[in-house]
Amino acid sequence: MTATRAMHSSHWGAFSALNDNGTLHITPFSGDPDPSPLLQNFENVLRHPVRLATPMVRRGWLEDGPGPDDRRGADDYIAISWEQAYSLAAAELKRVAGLAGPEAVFGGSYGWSSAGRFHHAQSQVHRFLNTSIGGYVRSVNSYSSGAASVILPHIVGDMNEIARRGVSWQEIAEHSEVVLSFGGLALKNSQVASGGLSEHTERGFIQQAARRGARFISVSPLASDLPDEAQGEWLAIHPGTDSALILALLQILKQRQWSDEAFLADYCVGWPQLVAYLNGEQDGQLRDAAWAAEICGIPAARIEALAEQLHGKRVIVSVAHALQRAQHGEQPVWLGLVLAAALGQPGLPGGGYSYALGALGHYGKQHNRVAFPALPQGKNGIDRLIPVARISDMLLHPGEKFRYNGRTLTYPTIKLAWWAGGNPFHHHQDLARLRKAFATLDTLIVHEVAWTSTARHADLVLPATMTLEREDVGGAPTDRHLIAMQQVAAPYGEAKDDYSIFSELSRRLGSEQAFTEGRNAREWQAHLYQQMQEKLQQQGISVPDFATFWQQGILELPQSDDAGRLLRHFRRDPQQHPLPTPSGKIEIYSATLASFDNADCPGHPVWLTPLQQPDEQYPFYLIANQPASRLHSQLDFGRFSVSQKRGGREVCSMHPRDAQQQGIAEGDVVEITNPRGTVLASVTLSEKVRTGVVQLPTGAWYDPVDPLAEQPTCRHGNPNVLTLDIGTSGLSQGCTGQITVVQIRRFTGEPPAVRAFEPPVISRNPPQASAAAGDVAPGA
Ligand code: PGD
Repeated sequence: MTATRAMHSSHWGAFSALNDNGTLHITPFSGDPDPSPLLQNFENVLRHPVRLATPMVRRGWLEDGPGPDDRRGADDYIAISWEQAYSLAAAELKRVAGLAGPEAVFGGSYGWSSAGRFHHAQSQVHRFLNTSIGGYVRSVNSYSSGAASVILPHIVGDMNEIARRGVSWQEIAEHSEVVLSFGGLALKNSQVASGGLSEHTERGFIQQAARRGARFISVSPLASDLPDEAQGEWLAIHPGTDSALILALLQILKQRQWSDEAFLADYCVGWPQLVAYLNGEQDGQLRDAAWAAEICGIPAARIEALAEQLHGKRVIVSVAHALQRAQHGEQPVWLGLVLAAALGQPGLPGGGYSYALGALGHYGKQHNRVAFPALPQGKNGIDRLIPVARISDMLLHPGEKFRYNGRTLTYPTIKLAWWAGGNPFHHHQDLARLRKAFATLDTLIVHEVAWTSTARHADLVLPATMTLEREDVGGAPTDRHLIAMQQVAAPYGEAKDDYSIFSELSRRLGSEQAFTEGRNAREWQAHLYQQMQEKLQQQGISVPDFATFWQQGILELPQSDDAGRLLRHFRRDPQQHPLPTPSGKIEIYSATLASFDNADCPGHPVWLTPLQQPDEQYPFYLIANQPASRLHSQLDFGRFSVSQKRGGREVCSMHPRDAQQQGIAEGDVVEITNPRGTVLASVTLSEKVRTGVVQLPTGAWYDPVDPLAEQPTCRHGNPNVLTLDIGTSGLSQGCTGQITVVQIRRFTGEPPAVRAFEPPVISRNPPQASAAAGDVAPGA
């Protein structure tokens, strides 16, 4: 392609790009006050050797035919033509659906893929399966907020109202006196928003609030969770113990008569039941500061002082996503709300509860008057689901019963899984177990941009274009800029976009019209744009037509001032604007949750000791948090991500005192182990990490020395080798990947070279090399 500058967008920012013969020159959108360094990850990736250039078939699957296979993850691949790939994929889908119906096809396809709203990979998979075979087994909720999204509707309202439409940053900057954040407000997290984020404003708002005198208090095992601009205080807590701390704060507020009893009586139900628990009326255990200090490692006097800091102030309480990605993760989400209520704050300007403030660039923002429409997914003809993080349980235990949100459901028997735009070997826990789970399938089909570990477990790998290689529209409901994502580069090798792949497969399956409705990609984008345009017109707002928008590259959309509306209206008039809970009020005691009879999530919030506790053998907590150098595992081979590694390995951090005791020095390669496996990483020492804690971000591509080992060693640094694969509770069954317990030692000897960005062994000669194109058949 000739060098022309094109407008584009990503989950981490809008930009323009100049393609200089495969090397990209990126210029952040001029209206972005604080562009993300993640944009640099685009610069070197277009023609990276780890990209997928042609369709691939796994040798064992081709030679032996579909069926459970323990070689997945360790097999080699054979490059095939698109004609062959299409005929294999279409025939296999037909075979499985014919044999067992859509109930045997898992189409959850969880993942973030890229910012464009039309080429949204998950929607493409769902639409394809709905229109071709009538449905699929789906997954619900997300790895981000599995526990919160299930519990919040029972106790206050829909998560989007509490997080996306929660108290705005603007209000916080202008009104809050104390910003109490459990899990911090790290800017590495708010630099990202699904669908795009043209203006990164969090740093500016934090600065504004701090300059006005707002006091930021971050409760976290990591000081880095609070930006320097906040000039705040750090309370270094033991991971996973925030519920005990909040219970003690509530006990102090009550005991000192600082709790807002009028608010609790008028706007809440269940405070007396919780007070009985705080006082230990049933079990004799007073939940006071001394009790909590033992659990959370913060001195009792500091807990008392924290209660004093909150008393009589305009306080906003926020609980980060991270806290609920742990066993019993529902409890801190619930207790953060109760603390805000006990302080009488919900619904006041800059006060109350804001779930996951700063966890994504969507939160605490205004909403567009009209959102850019999503690609319609069609109708799923079957009603079979799993909570998203229960995939290994489903594949390993078909027919077994499980609890979810008050229901008892049964795991289906899955033969085929179809994945586009996600990387389960990044996002799931206990990767050795996940490998075994994928080994049970007849067939795994994956569309990928590059050879991720998920692609290396697939039977058919279909090379997808990356966002820069196609046109789309980028837009999030909280971003006032709609971006024309213009094509920056020609597709790599023979890569095709997911829509083209599914269109051709639909043609072969006889469902082309239902899938495409006769539109090509550009026509779909214009069609979706027109729907938005018409809705705006109904509100008397006119915007240019699609062609003009496309030429301009960017469109500013009108927004509404709806932040914090749910609790603001409720506070003003609880009769007229009841909350969407059974009582219409904030539920400190929930009769519904009590009736579900889950011992791990009873009728009021409680402290429950987690299964995983440091001990002599595994004395450290491991925090597997979000990375600062990439989004999840995306573009881990990109320039910025690679620049933050050492010797090609991911960097973990620990306190210098712990390191000294373990005989570890700055820059050493360390091995982090527990019963599930071992991870190698480079270590950096920092006093900003609590003692007893090791921090290793997620997202380094899984790179096992022996992929088939029972307890694998990842030489690159993927913490999900070590995390435990259990649900948060019988209520929501959310992801618990944030915390586990480990041992850490200096690695002795020559550490193995990292191979994550080298493609697997590929042969260009299918066994039936003489067969005409398309004749290749599995097990033939
Ligand atoms: P990504 O790395 O974003 O991770 O899990 P998710 O699966 O979303 O994967 C997206 C993939 O899509 C990438 O491999 C990319 O190459 C590919 N891709 C991009 N564009 C396209 C496209 O157009 N078409 C196709 N076919 N592919 C494309 C994220 C998940 O991980 C999340 S949201 C969270 S919050 C979790 N967090 C944690 C955690 O805190 N701790 C642990 N231990 N584990 C976690 N896992 C979770």
